[in-house]
Amino acid sequence: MTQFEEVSKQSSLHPKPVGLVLQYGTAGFRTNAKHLDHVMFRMGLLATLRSKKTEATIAVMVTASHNPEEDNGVKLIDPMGEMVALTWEGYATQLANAEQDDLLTALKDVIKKEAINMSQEATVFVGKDTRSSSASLAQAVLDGVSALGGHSKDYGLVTTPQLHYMVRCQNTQGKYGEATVEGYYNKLCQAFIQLTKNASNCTDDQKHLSVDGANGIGALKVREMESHLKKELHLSLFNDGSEGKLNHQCGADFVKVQQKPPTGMKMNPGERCCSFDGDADRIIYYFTDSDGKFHLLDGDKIATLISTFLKELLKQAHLDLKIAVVQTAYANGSSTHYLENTMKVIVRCTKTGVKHLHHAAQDYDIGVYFESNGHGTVLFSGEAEEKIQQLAENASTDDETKRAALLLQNTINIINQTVGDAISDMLLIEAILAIKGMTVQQWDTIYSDLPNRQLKVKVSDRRMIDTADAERRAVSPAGLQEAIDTLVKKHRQARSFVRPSGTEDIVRVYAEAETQESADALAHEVSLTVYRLAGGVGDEPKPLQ
Ligand code: G16
Repeated sequence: MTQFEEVSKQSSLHPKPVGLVLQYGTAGFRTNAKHLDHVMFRMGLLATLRSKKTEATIAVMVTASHNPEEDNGVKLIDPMGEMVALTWEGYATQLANAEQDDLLTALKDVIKKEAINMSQEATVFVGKDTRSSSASLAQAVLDGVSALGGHSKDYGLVTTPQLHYMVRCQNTQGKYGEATVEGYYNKLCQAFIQLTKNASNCTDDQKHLSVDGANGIGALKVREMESHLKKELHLSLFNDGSEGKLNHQCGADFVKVQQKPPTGMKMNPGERCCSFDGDADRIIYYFTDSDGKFHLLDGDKIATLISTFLKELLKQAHLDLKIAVVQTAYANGSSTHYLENTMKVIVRCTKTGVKHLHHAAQDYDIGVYFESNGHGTVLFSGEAEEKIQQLAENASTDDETKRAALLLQNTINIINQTVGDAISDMLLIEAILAIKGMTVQQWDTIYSDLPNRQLKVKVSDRRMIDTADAERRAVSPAGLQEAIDTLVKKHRQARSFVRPSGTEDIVRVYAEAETQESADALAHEVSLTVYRLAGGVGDEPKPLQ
């Protein structure tokens, strides 16, 4: 049987529902799990082609991250652990939407366009989150890989960033680390121990952190990692999946959007807490003060903490490296103001989606990128890493320079540079707070967020909304941006934008203003405008209580 006959035969076991059309979104395909079997099989085929083309290992992660339990999705991972190249997103859409009888034609079209040598070996790593649908969907991916004669390695239950990490390790012949979950814990935890070993200001109380695992894969992995760090970091784990539902009233997305603590978590006043999302690629910190007020430290505050730390170390090490922070339109106005005017770092704004931020961050010696929702990491250029390493190894450098260079070196080792990683980010943040002897309250006061609100509006077809200028302006439907501009003028220090979500079937609305009442009112007014101009579905949005 030829490869293509095998694909035909196997694909009939993963049939596409006639007429179903799916869009490749912010981070791959994402919808109700019952519509995804054929997509997974076909992404197995595509990953095999990508592996042949790049002559490297590729990965496929089965997850719908922050979405509800009944959804699922797929993320494709390129050789260096980054999100798949944009042109291949187009091929993914082409394959996912080809009707059953047209699948081979669509597949051959990709092979021709990319001039793929079909006799080249292919290897695909596969991982999955804890959703009940993930096991059979991961099997569909594996079926797709084997139908095209590719080799696969099934990592089973892993966080998304762990799978990204494995791919990078594999394709760099171990230079980045060992391509095992144990190797990942060893590298990160060793770096954490090295970073914090001289943090004399750190009391036992400060070594404690409460973690909301969103009832997902992150909880399992924190448990696995704990034994590596018993003395150095005391973790109390909540929402570990033993009772609650994945992402339901918990997890990073819930906490960020609702601006309140997750359910299922015991919080004492002043205690440092964090939440992961459903596949552990995002993290958010928070605490409640003695008056019961909730304080959120989101991706913007995390980026500020990390870039301040790095800037200080670069100064102490006398290293002249260009550092930039990459954000999206969701970045709180206060954070951008602080970064540009007080910290005097370069700030870039890209479209939502870590793939966009990641590429922008690659333009600098050190690129710190974070979405407000807590998805982010730090990238070091090869040259920057080399300079830091040379300095750390140079026996004649003075003490302060050497100490700073060693801290920078371990900072590089603690960071998962492939993608945002809740576990790695958590360890880095904990290390920075320990080294600086800084409390979560002190971190929170670096700048004050402008009050803000995020809302969702359901419309009949969210593609009606098109945006420009890194999603800060709506270019369609006609009149929408003008209406938003008029509403914004009614409030002080206000800003608002709308964009179609790439992971849920809704339009997102963001508003910030001088007071919470003002931000809430503006978000509601803009939601109503979207509802009216873009074909709202169901009841009109109601004002916030
Ligand atoms: C994904 C992307 C993020 C993005 C988020 C929300 O996160 O990786 O970059 O911010 O979706 O996207 P949207 O607003 O388009 O729905 P995750 O953690 O769900 O994979």
